[in-house]
Amino acid sequence: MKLERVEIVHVEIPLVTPFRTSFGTMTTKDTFLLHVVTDTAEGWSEFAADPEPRYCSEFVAGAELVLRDFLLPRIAALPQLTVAALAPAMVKTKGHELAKAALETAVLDAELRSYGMALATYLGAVRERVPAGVSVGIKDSVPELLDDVERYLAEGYVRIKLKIEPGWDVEPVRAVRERFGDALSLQVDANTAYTLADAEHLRRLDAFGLLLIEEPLDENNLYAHAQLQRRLQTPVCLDESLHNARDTASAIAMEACRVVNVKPARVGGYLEARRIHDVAHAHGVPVWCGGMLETGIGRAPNLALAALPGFTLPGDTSASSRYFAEDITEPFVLKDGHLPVPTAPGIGVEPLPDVLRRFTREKRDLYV
Ligand code: OSB
Ligand code: MG
Repeated sequence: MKLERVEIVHVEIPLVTPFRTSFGTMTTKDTFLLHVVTDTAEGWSEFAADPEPRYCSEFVAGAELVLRDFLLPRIAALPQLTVAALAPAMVKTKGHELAKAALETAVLDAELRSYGMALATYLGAVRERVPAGVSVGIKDSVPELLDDVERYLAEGYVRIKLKIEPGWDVEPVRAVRERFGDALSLQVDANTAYTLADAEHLRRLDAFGLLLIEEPLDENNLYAHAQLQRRLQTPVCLDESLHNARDTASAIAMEACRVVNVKPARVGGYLEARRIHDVAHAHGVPVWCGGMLETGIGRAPNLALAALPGFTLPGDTSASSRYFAEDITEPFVLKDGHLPVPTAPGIGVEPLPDVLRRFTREKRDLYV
């Protein structure tokens, strides 16, 4: 393929309800889409991070600069644009996995559309639908939390994840377990809010039969997570600390985690995400697909990935209605607790032009 044009479309979409985590509260999805035009096909992707670097070091305005000044010039210079050539061409720009993932995914979408192949087929998916979990934010009170969980269970979600932080952990977990019973698949996510000094406190969560505790300690501190895992029965799952397949291999070897959260954006894209899946699956370590409150443009390719054989736990791949009153693609709808894996070529969806126009704040060409 030959790169002809790359357009960046900044969007701002209201969330149906504020989403509070240990690192902040979000009320809108404020990010950008990339639209890549080549001589044979067009592709779309969504940047996964936020305007402020709170979940990870990347952020919307920084990613735009990195794309414009460093990543796009390198890939525009490629004699043949293929998705396989992208990561090697971008390797001299350190880090910036989420920006690289956005570019790689839009090119992947275009390339697969030029072959008429669905992403799920390309990645090696073995399922036509994937079970859906839901990530429930921190609330002002336990009764409010119980109402939310009850509503999600009534909608059919098959697994509940509670966001936790110091002061909002044992009590909400106990209340949810008591109210909904031992059969509920329940897990928690601390987004790095604790330290090893909290190990005895976190051990109290062992009483509630959790599937896992996600990223309890500092990002990238595999040693501390291994120390913590030795003191907990609850399996530790890493999110923020895993940036590539090599990190994942190290974390598994060190027993820093017993479960792996894969977010394609966090690891530089779907090619590396598949390698992480392969490494974890080969070790018998369960993998699941995380989320970043994506619109349909980011959700569609995550569903394709989540259909790989090693994704043995439900992901944070919830229906569009969990996030938005109106999605910018045809909405993903929950059916019997599952979401369908897209089957159309590429990522399988496109923005609805009218809706996209209404949610667009700004757009410009990053490359012509
Ligand atoms: O840590 O998994 C996380 C959302 C934004 C940033 C980080 C995380 C999350 C979620 C929600 O937990 C996942 C989703 O429903 O998309
Ligand atoms: Mg997480």
